[in-house]
Amino acid sequence: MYHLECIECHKKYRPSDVIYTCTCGGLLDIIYDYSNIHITKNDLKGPLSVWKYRALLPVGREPVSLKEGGTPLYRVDRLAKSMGLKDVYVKHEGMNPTGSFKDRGMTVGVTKALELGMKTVACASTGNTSASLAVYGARAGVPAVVLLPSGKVALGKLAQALMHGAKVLSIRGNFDDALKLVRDLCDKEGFYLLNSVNPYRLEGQKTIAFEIADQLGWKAPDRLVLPVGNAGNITAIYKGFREFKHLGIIDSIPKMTGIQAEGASPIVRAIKNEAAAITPEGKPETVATAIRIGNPVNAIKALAAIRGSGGTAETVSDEEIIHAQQELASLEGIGVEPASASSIAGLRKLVEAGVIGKDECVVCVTTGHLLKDSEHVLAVCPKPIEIDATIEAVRKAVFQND
Ligand code: AN7
Repeated sequence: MYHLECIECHKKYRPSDVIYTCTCGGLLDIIYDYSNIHITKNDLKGPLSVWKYRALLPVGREPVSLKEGGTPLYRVDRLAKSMGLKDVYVKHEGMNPTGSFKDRGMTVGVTKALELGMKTVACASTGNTSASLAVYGARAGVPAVVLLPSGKVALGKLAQALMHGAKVLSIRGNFDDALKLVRDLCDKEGFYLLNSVNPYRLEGQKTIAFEIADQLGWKAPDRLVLPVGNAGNITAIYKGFREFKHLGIIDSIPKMTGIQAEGASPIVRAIKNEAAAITPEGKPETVATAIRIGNPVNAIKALAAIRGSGGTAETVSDEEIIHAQQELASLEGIGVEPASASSIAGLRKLVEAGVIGKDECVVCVTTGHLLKDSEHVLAVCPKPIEIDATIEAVRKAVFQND
């Protein structure tokens, strides 16, 4: 029904192979026999969920699931108007079981781990992947090992990894160091690697595209804007739109538009320089710790997604990210973590630069929930006003101009 194939040398692998990258070093893609997949809009009635699309997912067994996917697509007219746009939506992936889009990939990836008979699952993470792996490992009854960059993981994410019982290792190094280490660990110990270099993860994440198409009435938006870190999600969503187009469910593909923080932007530089590959950044830095990544493992696939769809990539400053986070929270009631707000900041910047047209239908993907990083919120918002427990003090504080 499907096979794995190297995007560089086209060597093929079987579904029963435990493999993450080709022997030539190239990234792997999962390719279906589409001539045997017949899905129509009619088959896709009923509530949204990742497993609704199982005909396009590469696992046969009963899924390890906490009911992921089915996240809301919100119209954001007030925000749109503030940018001079008319047709803007937010796909809020923070509404998944663990509060980030990673659950879509983990439900598929951990299910695949069981199918392959793997005994331990592992990942490196800037936070959300580790939270999701800890949760789905617990759900599957399989031990999880997570490697985190010491001192650079938002507390909500760390709390999830700890409470759900993962073995949590705090690495003296950044995410890129941790990823290198965990790949080595998995090779040596036979643990199953669930970073987004694992193509099964991306298969789950492509369902974001399927849901957006459904929620827009079987249409793709003109443009999709999302944060880019390790570059798995932009790759996955592009694949989802391409598959739906191939199956005749939609008739266009959005311009894939990746946003990175100024201090961690190798993909943006490669796009602007028209380079064939990225130059890794040794010391990535940004307030958006989720995307504090200097050497994105899926870069080659992401560059192809951006170029193949006629999209683009842009950087945003930490100030722009924080401003966008506050704007989305207060103007629209949508609470997202800093990395997710970079999509909104990037949209504003690209509209102001005239790159994004005023008539475009745009979907921004907000990848993680506000509560993931409440420490950051307390650092950027005004402090609560402490007063005596009297009505006079309350009235004075309520009507005080600040
Ligand atoms: C909120 O958890 O890499 O470009 O280890 O948590 O697919 O990597 C997180 C990434 C965007 C970037 N938004 O997605 C991890 C990790 C949020 C994230 C991204 C991440 P990719």
